[in-house]
Amino acid sequence: MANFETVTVETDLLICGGGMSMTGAAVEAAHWAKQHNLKVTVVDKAAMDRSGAVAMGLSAINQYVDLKSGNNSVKNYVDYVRNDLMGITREDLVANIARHVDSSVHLFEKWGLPIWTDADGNYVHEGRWQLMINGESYKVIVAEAAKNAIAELGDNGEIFERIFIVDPLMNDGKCVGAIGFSVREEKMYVFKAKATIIGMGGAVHVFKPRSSGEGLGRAWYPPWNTGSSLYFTSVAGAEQTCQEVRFIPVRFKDGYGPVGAWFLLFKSRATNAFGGEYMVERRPELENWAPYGKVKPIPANLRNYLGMLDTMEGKGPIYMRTEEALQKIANEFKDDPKAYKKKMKEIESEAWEDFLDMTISQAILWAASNVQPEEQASEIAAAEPYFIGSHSGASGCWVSGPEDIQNDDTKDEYFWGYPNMTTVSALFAAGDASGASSHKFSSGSHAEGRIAAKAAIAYIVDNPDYLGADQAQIDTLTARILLPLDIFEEHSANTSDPEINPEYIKPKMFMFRLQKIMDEYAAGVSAQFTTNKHMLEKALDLLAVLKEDSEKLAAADLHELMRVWENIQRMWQASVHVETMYFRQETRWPGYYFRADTPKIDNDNWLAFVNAKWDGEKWEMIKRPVKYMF
Ligand code: SFD
Ligand code: AMP
Repeated sequence: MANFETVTVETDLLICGGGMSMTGAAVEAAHWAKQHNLKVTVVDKAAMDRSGAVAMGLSAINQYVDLKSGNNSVKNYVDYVRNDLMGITREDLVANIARHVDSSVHLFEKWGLPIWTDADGNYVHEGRWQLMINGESYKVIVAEAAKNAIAELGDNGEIFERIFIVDPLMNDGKCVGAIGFSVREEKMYVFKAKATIIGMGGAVHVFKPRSSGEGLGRAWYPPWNTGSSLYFTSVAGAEQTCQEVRFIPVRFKDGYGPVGAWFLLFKSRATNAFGGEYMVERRPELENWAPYGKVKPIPANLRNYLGMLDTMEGKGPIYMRTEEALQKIANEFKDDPKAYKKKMKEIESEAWEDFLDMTISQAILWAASNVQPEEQASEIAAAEPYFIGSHSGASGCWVSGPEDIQNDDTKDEYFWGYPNMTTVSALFAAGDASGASSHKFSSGSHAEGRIAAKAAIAYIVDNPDYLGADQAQIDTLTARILLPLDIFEEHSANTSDPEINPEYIKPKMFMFRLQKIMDEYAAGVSAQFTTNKHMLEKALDLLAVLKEDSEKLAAADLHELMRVWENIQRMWQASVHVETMYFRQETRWPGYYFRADTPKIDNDNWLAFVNAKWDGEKWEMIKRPVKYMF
């Protein structure tokens, strides 16, 4: 049997993840922990400087409410999010983030993030809520601030990198820490904590990606976020919400370059191969999705849907008309050749920087395929589905809102003591890990991490006694986590190629199987994002067999052990996604997925959250009311 050394770490607060939300959590936790002499421990699967979705950097901060200007209110932001999510959102959570997000943005600037300013020194907006940044080093900057804050705690602050968190430690229904393993050394890590915050991102590669072969790892969402948050919190018994609300971004094809700057800053159009503009030609379709089809901006999924209708009708490829947009901007200077040339150079470099700041591979793809954006249009396409509760999807834990925003009608439903605590005591969630609070993006995730950390410290102050972790449970979990190494060890010599063996399945093959199921039956790219009750039943049957086979996953080394657990987590994400789409008998987010057997929006029956809770054997589905507060 694999025999790893066990390292035990005792702490007050455990922060799992080192991305946008948890770097925010670290900074805030350090502040409050110092006042109460508490210990804070941060654990990341990777190196915080470049971990998570922002590893490559970003070119925009997508949530800045700018409350100080008086131009926007918290209500304006809540209205935007409610509309974009076709009416389904936790307004208390969105409002709580919206009222705090500006301060996170100001901290980023203080820590050294260059935010574009105009000649008057005002921030340059990409759109109403978005700011342009020189963000190549965004993640390094927020990680440094988090590390500095933890370092200030002295012995009361610890950071562990390259530790892959797998399971929660539970005692009497309460989360008392976490267990994981080092991805570099043969060591198990047991973290005993009075409160735990989960910010381990969303999930990608649950669906078959468009990229294949040598490009396989290239997806829009970062390949290293694999459903760890969903798995951990579900196993702990935390209720999930909006797990049907996947996100499908439309992106520059194959490199996944962002479109926001093109649509909002450069005011570009997207047209089909015949020159038709789907946002104009298909406008009447929006009537079918009233009242949300009539709002401004048009919800992201409906924008997607109009483009998809063109593709499905054989009018593709769809193009971002970069050449037209750049020419139009430069044409303002057409009477002055020198000024024209200068402007063209300026916007050309802005266009390249948009990619170089956050999607370097798209810039490489442009360079490699001789694309000059000022001369030719570039293809855009809908990506495969991802789970990212912080962007325009909504999947994540069902968490408590803040007390002061509730009213008599919402208090019992949306508040249970500590902001961002899940339905499991002592377990908190933020960023992609918390649901029904979309459009928080990088800045809002950071702010939400801060909210969660402040609440978690308050929880520890109110509940100072450690319940204790059960050694038998730790032993069982250790053996289970390491089992794939034992399986490989026992059987790998039976065949000449260790990749192929009747006694086990390697994680990569397992992932391909999962992706095929999801792609074909659960509304993936190949199925044109369409499914129905029968296809979902088929997916559920196949996922049940896959789950049986997951017991036979094998790992040749530590790296593969990580791959095993990543794919088990993806399987859990798939399972709750399919169950939730199956339960919701309507189509509410065309452009994300379409249920062909219930093809219409049904506000009478389904203007509600669909929540799911793992009861130890199956998902219990729960319908919860949507309450409007603003
Ligand atoms: O526009 C474990 N996002 C954008 N936000 C913006 O504000 N502006 C943009 O320009 C953005 N663009 C964008 C964005 C996302 C992506 C994927 C792309 C482009 C390509 C959204 C934000 O990035 C997003 O909202 C936040 O990053 C969410 O924060 P958080 O904390 O929920 O997730 P994370 O940052 O990915 O961090 C996850 C952390 O968890 C770690 N981890 N640690 C221990 N054990 C495990 N088992 C773990 N599994 C994961 C990770 O290492 C990481 O530290 S735009 O183009 O859309
Ligand atoms: P993206 O690059 O698509 O992630 O977009 C960045 C930001 O701009 C996000 O807040 C998007 O919701 C928003 N956005 C992108 N395209 C549009 C559009 N056509 N209309 C309105 N908002 C958009």
